[in-house]
Amino acid sequence: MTGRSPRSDPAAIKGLVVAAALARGAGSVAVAPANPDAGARERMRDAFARGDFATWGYADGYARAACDPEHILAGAKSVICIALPYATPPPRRAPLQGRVSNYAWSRDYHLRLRALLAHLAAIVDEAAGAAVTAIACDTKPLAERAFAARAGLGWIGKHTNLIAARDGSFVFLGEIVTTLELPPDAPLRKTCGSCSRCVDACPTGALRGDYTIDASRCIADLTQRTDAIPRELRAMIGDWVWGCDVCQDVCPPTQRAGARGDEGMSAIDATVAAPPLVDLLRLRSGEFKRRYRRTAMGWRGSAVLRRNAAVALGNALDRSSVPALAASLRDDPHAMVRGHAAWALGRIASPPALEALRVRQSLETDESVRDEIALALEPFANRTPLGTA
Ligand code: B12
Repeated sequence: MTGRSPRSDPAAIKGLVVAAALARGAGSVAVAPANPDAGARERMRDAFARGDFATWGYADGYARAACDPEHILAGAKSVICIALPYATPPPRRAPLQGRVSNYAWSRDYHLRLRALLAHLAAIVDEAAGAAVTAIACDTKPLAERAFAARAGLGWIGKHTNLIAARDGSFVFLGEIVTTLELPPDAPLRKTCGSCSRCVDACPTGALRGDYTIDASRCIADLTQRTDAIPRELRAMIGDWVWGCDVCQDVCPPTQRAGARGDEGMSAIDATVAAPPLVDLLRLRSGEFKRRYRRTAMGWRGSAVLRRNAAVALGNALDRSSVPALAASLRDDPHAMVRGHAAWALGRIASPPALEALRVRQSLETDESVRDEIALALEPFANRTPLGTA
């Protein structure tokens, strides 16, 4: 015993937090100074000026707030950054089952991470003898990846995710901002070097290779947006129905790290992790809530998932899905879903698929769906309906 209480010893408080975080599943913990990150702000401003985050409506005010932890806690001096590994083995998938990103197939990570952060913040407050913390994870304006990189938790890769030195990029980030001046850790001097596997593998060309992303092309963004997915990008989405892991799956340090998520990160069940697409296309609100309310897929509502199922079926080009798509085009209460079902039927273009489109053409009252039907039928406009000649 030194006789020194943690209250007067920032290094001891840091030690307590690190030990408690690791004991509860964190892969790494490190501390960054909380002064404004001018470099990150500059990068964000450039990104917004290029329109990289146009679908998110971010503006300079967001960059200013996100790069200055004062906006979360007045008098902030340190940011304790936590990386929580979540990679778990992918589920087995049969044909016509959709692909869901690893981050979304488990119990909603926000609940786990916020509980961990609250626990750690209580330890700091207790040791300091006062309320000296605020927690952040995802929803507050804080450049989480920038502060994690500054703390040396890892480096930001060309896929723009933070790659933790030991755990790869499949890590969630969370922070405890505090007015205590804790001993900071040093940033890693690391980059992706000449590796560009993520850039080459990205199905939509969202990654530029200079550590920037056009988020409006990212499949994670496309599958979460609440309006129509641009037609020219739909075929590139493949069988993803929520999020996308391609850039991380091919990332060498992430591959080397392997499956480092614990039991709590594994898939809730097979229907959530690899949903049968026809079943997903028929999903209505009650069943949606029952199935997805505990996951990070629950917040956008059921129509978005039905739309994504229609796109994935259009990409699967399997004629057995035509009756379900035709029923969706006829009956789905959401015009956006009917429109994407029309697109999928046009892609499959079997005689029954084209017939369903023609029948619906004269009955559909929503203009956007009528446009989708017309575009789907356009390549076949001058042809006798197949199978009827
Ligand atoms: C909006 C958002 C999205 C959007 C936009 C993505 C994006 N690239 O920003 C969408 C829906 C596309 C998305 C997708 C994903 N997301 Co997201 N997302 C967010 C959220 C809520 C805000 C991010 C934000 O402010 N973006 C605006 C840009 C301008 O800011 P930025 O991300 O901080 O990026 C800048 C800085 O990092 C800067 N930078 C600063 N300093 C430095 C220094 C160097 C050397 C370099 C190179 C760069 C750099 O570079 C960027 C400039 O463009 C964060 C949580 C948060 N509050 O940070 C989670 C978050 C970034 N997402 C996360 C995850 C897990 C994902 C997905 C993997 C989910 C999935 N599988 O589908 C994908 C990954 C897609 C990708 N390749 O980026 C994790 C990332 C964890 C990690 N290891 O990095 C976060 C941190 C959530 C969390 N708490 O864990 N996401």
